[in-house]
Amino acid sequence: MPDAPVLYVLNGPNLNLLGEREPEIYGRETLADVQALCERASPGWTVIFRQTNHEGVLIDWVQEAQTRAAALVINPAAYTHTSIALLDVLKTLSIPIVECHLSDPATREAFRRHSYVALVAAKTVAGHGARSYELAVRAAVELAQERGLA
Ligand code: CA2
Repeated sequence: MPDAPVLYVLNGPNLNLLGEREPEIYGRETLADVQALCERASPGWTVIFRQTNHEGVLIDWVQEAQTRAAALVINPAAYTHTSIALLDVLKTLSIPIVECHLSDPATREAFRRHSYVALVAAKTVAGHGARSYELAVRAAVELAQERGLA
């Protein structure tokens, strides 16, 4: 039996607080709930699901994804709007990248309207709460299959 294809789902700063604060913006699900949802949305795949509060760690994991994964779903949280370092590493990937947000940053404060990640993402899913992850995972699986990576 061939190995199951691998999907990386990476989460940026403060998303460890999911379900504890600001439920009116981010919903009531915890990050563990989101992980379970991602696993359910990608049967037959191995999901590597991680969260960090540190930009350099996120960059290390993106580099790792290139060597191990067939696709990447990323919610870089506030680094979406600030990190050229993250953009630079994402540009090096040959696997499909799907950008994912719980809220819709385009309808919030002006400083959230620009996304560096959108410049390299094959698709962006935003504004559906935890369901954004389900849609993003499905899109990432489909893109990897279309490109013959899984
Ligand atoms: O909507 C999203 O998923 C965001 O990526 C969330 C980021 C925000 O900076 C982006 O503009 C949009 C913030 C993540 C903070 O997560 C929290 C979760 C629960 C409680 C407090 C913060």
